Amino acid sequence: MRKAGRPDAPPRSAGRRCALRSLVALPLTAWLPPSALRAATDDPLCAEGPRARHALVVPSDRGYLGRLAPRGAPLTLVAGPRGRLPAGVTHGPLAYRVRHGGRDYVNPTLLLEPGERVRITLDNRLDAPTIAHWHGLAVDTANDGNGSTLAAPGARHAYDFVVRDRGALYWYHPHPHGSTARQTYDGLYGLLDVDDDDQRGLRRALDLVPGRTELTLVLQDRRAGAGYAPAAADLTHGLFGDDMFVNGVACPYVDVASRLYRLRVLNACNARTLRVAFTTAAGTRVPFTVVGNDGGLLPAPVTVQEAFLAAAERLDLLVDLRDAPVGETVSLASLAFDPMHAEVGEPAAVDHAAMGHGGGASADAGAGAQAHDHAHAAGWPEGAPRRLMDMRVRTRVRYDRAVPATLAPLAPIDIAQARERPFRLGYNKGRWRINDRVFVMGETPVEVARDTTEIWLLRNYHTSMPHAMHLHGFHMEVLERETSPDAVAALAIDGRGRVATDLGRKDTVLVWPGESVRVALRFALPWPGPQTYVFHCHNLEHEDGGMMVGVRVA
Ligand SMILES: [Cu+2]
Repeated sequence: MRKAGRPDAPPRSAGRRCALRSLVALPLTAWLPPSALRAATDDPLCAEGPRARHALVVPSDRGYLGRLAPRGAPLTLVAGPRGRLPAGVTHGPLAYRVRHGGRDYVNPTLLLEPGERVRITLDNRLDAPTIAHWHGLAVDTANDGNGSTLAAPGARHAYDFVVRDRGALYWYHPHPHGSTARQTYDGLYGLLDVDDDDQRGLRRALDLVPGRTELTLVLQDRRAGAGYAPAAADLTHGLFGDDMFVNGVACPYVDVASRLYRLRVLNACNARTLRVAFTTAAGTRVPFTVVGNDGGLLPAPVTVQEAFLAAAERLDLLVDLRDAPVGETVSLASLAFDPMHAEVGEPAAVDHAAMGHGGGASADAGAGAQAHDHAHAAGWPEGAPRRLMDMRVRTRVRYDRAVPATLAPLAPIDIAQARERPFRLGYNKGRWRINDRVFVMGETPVEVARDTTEIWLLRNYHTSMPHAMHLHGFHMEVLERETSPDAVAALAIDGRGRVATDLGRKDTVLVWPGESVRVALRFALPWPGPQTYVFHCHNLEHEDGGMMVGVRVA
């Protein structure tokens, strides 16, 4: 394990910075020396007080989140108790453990390449059934891990597939219906880093080195206490933690030089959407450049001030610190936003235990029985601002690389012959629903002809919540957003209402209340015979509650 930065460096006093900030108001448009007094009109991050006590854990070639390149060799992924963790790391009670090449890994980052054969045996040492899903990879049903087949406690499940996807940051997590939220929250997740020529080209162009100037960040919010214990309200709204952990560390710091950095971020939260931005210690916003998302690199970079990042989405970005003075701290943060949680009624009406969900409610579920108690929001409500990670500029270096004008060739999906298929997202009778239905294992209400193209119209009721809609097996091209909330419309980068993170390809698309989003899908299948997948909300409490639909492609 290599830790970036010096853990002994004392944190600066946030309280003093905040006091100084209130003295003087200046335009917040340019870098200023750190001694300058500047005001932040709203600097909610001050409320956090001094943090960033621990260095970011940077995955090495072993251990926690360690980078493992199987290169076609078989792996055994043991799902069970997590074992020992590095100092400063907070993690759930469970983990995927791998022993490979004489090294031990915990939730390894699997390094893969297009065309590579992947052979993984899942060894279930949990006391409950499980299955692993390769989120974002286009595989056949037998290898998708969508929950239709499970590994019983003590049993194994074998995967054998070929990587057919573009270079991108994908991930893996459990997908046993009804227990996905519990097992993921309890610590079962890992990154899949698929590398290709476009990715290597970007690294060459910008002199990026993984683990040094290119950092993968897994974000998970957690509550105090070891395991998954949702209150009734959490099952309706989703479970929101009190603290954010970046690679297992609460608000870590990383010491950096005055140059460009690439951050590849996975939102592995059960339910929380983030409004990602960068701010200086004085509250000045620092723009960043979106270069990729769930499906790999965008055709071209887009520079923005902020971007929403919903559960399961990935954000691949560049932050340019070449003009930052030594001594400056630039924080990755989530800014304040309206999470648009409609008051959807009586949480106690959702009886997950009666629905056969292994997740179940905790003993204190009764405490959430009041309809609008927002027990889920006690510690850190969704939409409340939070500093997530500090980048402390410690060294001045010369850096003169320019971000390439194009990143990766990516033709639009040809929609000339596409049929349109509507989906309605909403809440009724205590359950989140897709087209007024809740999920039934084995049923496939969505039937698609293979080798056809469809446009899916995803409409979310005004009285709903944001839903991060994820389709297994295929990637979506976002065509347009209509009637978006103001906070989303303000981020549109084209006449079709799309935001920067909509470009390229997506496996998870956030649909806000009142919004209509059109996505194009090409249902090409290289495998014979019908294949079945699922389309679901990636708010894991919504998913486990049945906000999912079977999709059969034949
Ligand atoms: Cu949802």
